[in-house]
Amino acid sequence: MAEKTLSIIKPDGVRKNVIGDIIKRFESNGLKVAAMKMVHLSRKEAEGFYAVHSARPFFSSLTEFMSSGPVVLMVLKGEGAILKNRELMGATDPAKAAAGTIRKDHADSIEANIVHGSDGPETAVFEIGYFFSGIEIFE
Ligand code: IDP
Ligand code: MG
Repeated sequence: MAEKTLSIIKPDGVRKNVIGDIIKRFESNGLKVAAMKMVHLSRKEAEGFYAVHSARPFFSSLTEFMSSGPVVLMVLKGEGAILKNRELMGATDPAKAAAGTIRKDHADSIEANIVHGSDGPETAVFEIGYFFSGIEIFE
């Protein structure tokens, strides 16, 4: 059965006009868009999504950034989708990201790093459920 993961094109990715480039990379690498919407997160919604990072020093800045403009939320589906998406994204810090990854090619900083991707099966279930209901995800 195809695995699912949550992808977010962050406000910097939308501002840089690279939505299409990013989705192209997913579709060219065996991932299918199973759900998608564009939203402008409130500060509270961003805080709820990143609650796991609430004790980190960058939490306030991160949630301000994530609510600074619209984002594209997607459920990606495919074999090994969680890891595949993480590979395509590259390392959190674009300076350390491998050549050819989304973050290496587009990100400006460790905070403004263009995309989010779930980091494991349990995180994926929480993150998909945070933004999408069952009838919004296409099998
Ligand atoms: P990930 O997005 O690669 O999974 P996480 O460690 O889960 O990275 O961090 C979540 C997000 O928090 C990152 O994508 C980035 O936007 C931001 N972030 C992570 N580390 C730092 C930091 O040291 N300074 C500022 N922002 C950070
Ligand atoms: Mg993470």
